Amino acid sequence: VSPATGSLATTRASDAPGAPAVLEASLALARALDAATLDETLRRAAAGMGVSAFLESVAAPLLRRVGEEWHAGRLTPAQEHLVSAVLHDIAVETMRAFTPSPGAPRLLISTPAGDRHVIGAALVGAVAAVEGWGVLYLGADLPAAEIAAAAAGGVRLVALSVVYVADRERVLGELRALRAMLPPDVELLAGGAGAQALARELPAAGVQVETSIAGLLGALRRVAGAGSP
Ligand code: B12
Repeated sequence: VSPATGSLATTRASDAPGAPAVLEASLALARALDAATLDETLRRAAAGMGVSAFLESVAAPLLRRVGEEWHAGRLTPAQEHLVSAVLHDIAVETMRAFTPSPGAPRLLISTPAGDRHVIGAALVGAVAAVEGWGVLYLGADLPAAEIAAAAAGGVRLVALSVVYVADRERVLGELRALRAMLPPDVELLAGGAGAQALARELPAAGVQVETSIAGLLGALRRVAGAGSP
């Protein structure tokens, strides 16, 4: 047991730690660069609370805290990269653990050109996989034309995680171009802190904005329901 987590690693399911305890333990483990215990702590939390709750109450707040600590110089880039890598692994493995049934609706998830923040996209992919969707996860930083071409093979919903908005017009341009290239019956959904910052402009461009997991689940169920016989 790592000194950073105390008794957390030996906790039984009946007294599983809540999200705030997991968050604090994860920060301490990141500081100690204890990759194995960090991985185990976050995996147990994801399995115990379910992927949607894990994303909303552990992964996203942890990443925001990591960002604040990193910005303030209290966390090194190596410590930040460790948290990012572990969360990304958990999300991708969750996605791969589910085989969609034949005829399951398909989701494409990526981030727009210029945005290298991939973890939100991977976590959204994991939520969709648990919901029974086939997920085409294309990583980060993809130009609109590439996304549109990849969506041509029967994708019902294109979702983009928008985290970094350095140039509003550039991001809006990418999303408008993508909307114009996608068939009208393919929905385009954007989420993440950057999408929230563009929430006034995006609906007029035909892009739906959902920044909560409840909103994501609602959109997945609505689109899946609309396509079923
Ligand atoms: C990890 C990280 C990195 C890593 C990314 C590693 C990786 N493989 O992804 C690295 C080191 C590469 C990086 C680089 C940079 N980063 Co950075 N990074 C972060 C950090 C700490 C976490 C990002 C993240 O994953 N957030 C978690 C997301 C998932 O949370 P969220 O956006 O709130 O999303 C929630 C919901 O909206 C929903 N959601 C997310 N996506 C979607 C999608 C859909 C469809 C739906 C429905 C919902 C949904 O899920 C979450 C659940 O609540 C943030 C801090 C922060 N506050 O986020 C900074 C941050 C995003 N980075 C920032 C900056 C400035 C940079 C750099 C410019 C730094 C530099 N000088 O080089 C570069 C830019 C790189 C680029 N071109 O993209 C700034 C951005 C500010 C801005 N103007 O937007 C932040 C906010 C840090 C800060 N406070 O300054 N970064």
